[in-house]
Amino acid sequence: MPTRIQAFFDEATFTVTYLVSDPATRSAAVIDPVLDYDQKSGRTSTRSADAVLAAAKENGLSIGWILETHAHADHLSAGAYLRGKTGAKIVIGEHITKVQNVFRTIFNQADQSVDGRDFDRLVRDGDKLPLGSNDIEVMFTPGHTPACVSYKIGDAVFVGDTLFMPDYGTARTDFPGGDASALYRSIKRILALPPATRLFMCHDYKAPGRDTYAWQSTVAEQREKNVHIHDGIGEHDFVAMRTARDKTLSMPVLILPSIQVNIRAGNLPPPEQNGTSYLKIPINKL
Ligand SMILES: N[C@@H](CCC(=O)N[C@@H](CS)C(=O)NCC(=O)O)C(=O)O
Ligand SMILES: [Fe+2]
Repeated sequence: MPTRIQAFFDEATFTVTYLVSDPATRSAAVIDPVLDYDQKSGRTSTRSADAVLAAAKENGLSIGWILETHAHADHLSAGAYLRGKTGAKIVIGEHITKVQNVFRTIFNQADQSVDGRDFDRLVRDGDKLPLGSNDIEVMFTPGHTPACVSYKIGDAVFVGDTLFMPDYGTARTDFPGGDASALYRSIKRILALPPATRLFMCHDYKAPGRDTYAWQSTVAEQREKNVHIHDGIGEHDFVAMRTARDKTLSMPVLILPSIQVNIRAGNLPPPEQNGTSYLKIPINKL
């Protein structure tokens, strides 16, 4: 039986969270859950994650996996919160260790582990995780970060930050360990899948001339129309475009809080002796 896919869009960070389930067994996975965070007050909220939990409950689903496509730089992950609520295992690409290493230094967090142990399962290209009678297949798709993975379930691929909608293009590659050539090759692998393969984006920022959010496309549509990487564009031109565009982008609003929390699988840094967790702002580092 085909999997069911429910999307939850967080307009504050332009992130799409997915709840993917196998109707036969009611096994489910949550992809890229958001922990709401108000920068002005330093206050978190579980409103977005609770909406996913409510949908799972309504459909009698049991969430067994929390799949992160990468350590997000634009929103805090609700992975740890959802793990606490469901017992689900948090999955991320094995090269998260590289990201942890870089940011342990930037944030000078001696207690930050760099071996991935904050997560439950580190995955690599070709790994398979069960989802009822289906498999979740891991594709290693680096470029936006050195640890990015995509998850293929049946004819659907959750591409994380590789491709965006065809009229918007592709993800930036200027974060530590980002690599435009690697992103080009990762995207070409995704676009070598059968033309009817459905692709589900992790973000949508709309695009000039489009006034509604969208997050679903196909291999055929991306190959024909993606403004950055349609079939007529070679690696050299893509890398030149991506590098030039990246120079024009400012840092995501929530990059500093997000990274600190997300390399801990969505846990806040350990509370200080007064019981409060603090996030750091490294000055003149990024
Ligand atoms: N304005 C957004 C931008 C977030 C952002 O930089 N998103 C990344 C993915 S984490 C990206 O690839 N953006 C591509 C672009 O903005 O062109 C924010 O501040 O959160
Ligand atoms: Fe990202």
